[in-house]
Amino acid sequence: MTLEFVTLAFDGPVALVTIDRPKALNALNAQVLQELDQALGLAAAHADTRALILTGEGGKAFVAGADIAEMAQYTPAQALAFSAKGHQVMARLEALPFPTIAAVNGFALGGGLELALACDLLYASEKAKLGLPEVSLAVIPGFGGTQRLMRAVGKLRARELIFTGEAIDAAKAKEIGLALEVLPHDALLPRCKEIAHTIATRGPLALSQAKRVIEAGADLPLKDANELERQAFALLFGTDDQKEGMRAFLEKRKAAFKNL
Ligand code: DAK
Repeated sequence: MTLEFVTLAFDGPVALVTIDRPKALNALNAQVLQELDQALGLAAAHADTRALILTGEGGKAFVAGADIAEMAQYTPAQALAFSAKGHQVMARLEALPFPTIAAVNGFALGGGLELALACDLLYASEKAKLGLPEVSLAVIPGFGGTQRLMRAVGKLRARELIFTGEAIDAAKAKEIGLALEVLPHDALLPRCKEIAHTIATRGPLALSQAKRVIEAGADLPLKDANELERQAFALLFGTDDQKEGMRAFLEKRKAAFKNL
């Protein structure tokens, strides 16, 4: 399958998905969203994938938002379809059974930041600028940004970013807990690959359960969230990988996990 605006590459267990529409700073139009959805589906269908990195092509932008030129023409019905597709992509990204990393290598604005927020981990280059400028277009974030940003940095900071529409730099993003690390531009992808390959050595079923429990537990009372954790913990004792992981430790060798 040939995609025009999204590339998918594998480096062993790590999938690299790149939004490749640099002339429009990788803005998300309906076609890009559709292709991103396809690429995520392909990465998930690849049995060996253990982690995924999402980034933008061109050195200037991760994703500069939803495509304003395309959105400006939308009828309400088209806006509804676009919104549905956007939510579908964010949900698919969030539900992938392995960890995902946003390598934010430039502008991550509007739908671009929303996309990064739907990833599990976020690393930024020194050139990154992150923001939700939708109110300057007289709309609000439409792909879950109000909710995911608030959950990531708290209500107060989310309000400031959403109400002013102003972008923050990578250092500020790290300070408020939106980015994990700020890297020199050229070091961003290598660092993300290093993290992804480290993750890929861990028990895949344990990663997928940890991801699921963190995500689902975040919106539950602690008592119920702890119950989710307890069940997932027990479930893992029915897997071959748990036996292999513990046996390998006792035998002082590296574990060979099989995702079973
Ligand atoms: N859409 C379309 N084209 C874009 C774009 C975008 N978001 N961002 C940049 N481009 C295009 C520019 O038009 C320009 O195209 P040409 O003129 O060369 O043809 C090219 O990319 C290069 O951009 P600039 O010339 O502007 O580059 P600069 O370095 O001067 O400025 C910039 C970079 C990122 C500061 C600037 O391009 C900018 O402000 N871009 C717009 C950023 C923005 O506002 N992003 C948020 C978009 S709103 C919803 C769902 C989702 C959303 C809303 C509703 N529903 C469910 C209903 C989400 C909304 C958004 O994401």
